[in-house]
Amino acid sequence: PTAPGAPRIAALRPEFIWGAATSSFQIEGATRVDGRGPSVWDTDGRRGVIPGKDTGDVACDHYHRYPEDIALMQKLGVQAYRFSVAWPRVLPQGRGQANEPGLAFYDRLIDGLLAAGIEPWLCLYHWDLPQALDDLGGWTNRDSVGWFSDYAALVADRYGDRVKRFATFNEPAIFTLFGYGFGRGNRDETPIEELHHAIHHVNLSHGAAVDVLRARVGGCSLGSIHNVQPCRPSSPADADGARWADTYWNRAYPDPQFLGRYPELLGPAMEAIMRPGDLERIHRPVDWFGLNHYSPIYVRTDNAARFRFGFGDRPPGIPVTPMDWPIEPDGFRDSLLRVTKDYGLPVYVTENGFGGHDKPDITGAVIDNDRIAFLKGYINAMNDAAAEGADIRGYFVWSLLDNFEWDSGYAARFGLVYIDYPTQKRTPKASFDWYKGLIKVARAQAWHFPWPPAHRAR
Ligand code: PNW
Repeated sequence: PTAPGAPRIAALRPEFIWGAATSSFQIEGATRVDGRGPSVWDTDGRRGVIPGKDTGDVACDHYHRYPEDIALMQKLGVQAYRFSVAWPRVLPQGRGQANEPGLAFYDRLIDGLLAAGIEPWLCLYHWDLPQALDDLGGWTNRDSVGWFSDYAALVADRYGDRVKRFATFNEPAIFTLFGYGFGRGNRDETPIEELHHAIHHVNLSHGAAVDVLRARVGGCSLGSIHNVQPCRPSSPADADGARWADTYWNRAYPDPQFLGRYPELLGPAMEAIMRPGDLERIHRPVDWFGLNHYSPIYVRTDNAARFRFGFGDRPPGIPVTPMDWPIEPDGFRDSLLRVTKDYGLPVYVTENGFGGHDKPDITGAVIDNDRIAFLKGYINAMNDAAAEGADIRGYFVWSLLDNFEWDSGYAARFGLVYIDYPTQKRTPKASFDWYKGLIKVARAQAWHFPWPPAHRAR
């Protein structure tokens, strides 16, 4: 198949930001280097529960190869780079004594990005909880709010002179549902009350970190990042299951953070946990909504299940990625419009991408036309949402590099850059050149077309 051409971008703002995203545990490696402490994902890796017995010990060796990776970003032409700080690298026990060599790594990374003209977007938490804190109950312990605020203060004071864009959490719904809810990850199946406690403490930690960052970093721009997936009933009988799924998946965090209340279905469970003033502590003003999107999910009603929903069949005929994720760009458009309507915040698309099983061809090139077709369809859908009134300010492709894809290990590849793990050789894929061309055109066109476009009435 030949590569498709450019997507539609005419409804996007002239100052639209094009970027790429990664996360600490997925790329850094160097897990036992320079005083880093273990995270819950190191524990999982050492238990050998990830396919291929994969671990994050080496990953993309970004800890040592970050200059090469910054050079790749510069070549790609991204204006911004979204990364996360590994909490156990800067606070090996999660609290207490800070680790200077770990802190110095992010100094080098941030300085390198700024020298390359790339704006650093720092996410405080992308799932690598220090193991020492998990041993104390992790997010089920209300003390986590204090641990997280102290960590946020350390990061703010160290990098706030150079970093102005901060996200508190990446996809809290996903890591709490999978970590505490479905009984995967580090622990056996836990009572659902533990999930509810974790939800509440992560929300409180978000609010506390917003206050800490606002007080310590002048001129900062703050948000939190949520995985928004339309929850579609597999059949008309599954409407109730879809409501429950939407509550846990899409609303348990954004509703309290941006509206100051828990979604209706969660109300009674959260009432039992909350202390007076908690909703005000969570509902702190932020500047943007970070939206990650890959696909819709199909669900069924299951009143016997702890969440009152189960995963269901999707209608036949929907195209899928090699990871069996449905490809439905209209779900992306719907999510962008829904978030705009419900929360009224500017939106940055902080992740979107295609997971495949890329392989170099006989010449060594990686021709990922399936990824290009996916990105084109989804960027078209984003443009449609903007034309219909969604206030979208930027787009970060997931991901810059192939990396450690959590429970799929290294088998799933999301990068615009292919990593040959044994040699650590980096090979830009066809999608790299395609995205590079798109950014170039978008930035040139921004100066030539009036905005807002005439068909958009606002
Ligand atoms: C996101 N699901 O994870 C994460 O933010 C990234 O770290 C990850 O690599 C990327 O998407 C691709 O998976 C998700 O089960 C993991 O619905 C699982 C789900 C959604 C997002």
